[in-house]
Amino acid sequence: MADLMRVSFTIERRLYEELENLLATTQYGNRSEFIRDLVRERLVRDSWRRNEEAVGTITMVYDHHQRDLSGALTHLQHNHHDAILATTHVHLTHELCVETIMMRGPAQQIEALAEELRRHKGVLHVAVSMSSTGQRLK
Ligand code: NI
Repeated sequence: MADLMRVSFTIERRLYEELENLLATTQYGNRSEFIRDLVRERLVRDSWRRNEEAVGTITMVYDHHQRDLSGALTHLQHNHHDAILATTHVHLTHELCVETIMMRGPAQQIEALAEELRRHKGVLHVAVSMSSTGQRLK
């Protein structure tokens, strides 16, 4: 059982109303879980800013008919083999593929690979999902 604390804090009425509005649009059962997750989101973002060890997933959509592209994308991923945990490739259409690349390593390394992939002609979209090894989130 986690060591729970009960806290109270002061907040502007307007912000409180915004908080309640936000809560109403979510599936959260109570305010506590919602606020815990806001704190966790902030912790994850800050740890990325400090380039700590992170978990992240790159999602990339590309046109495999683009000349020499598939090989170049694989080559780039091999340059980061130390941080890549798994990849999944799905053939979306006759021309388009989507790949997810799950990584664990310094946040900047994950961002760097995303940027390198993005630079190639035929890569249509690259998104980075930031997450955490979870060490500081419990
Ligand atoms: Ni494919």
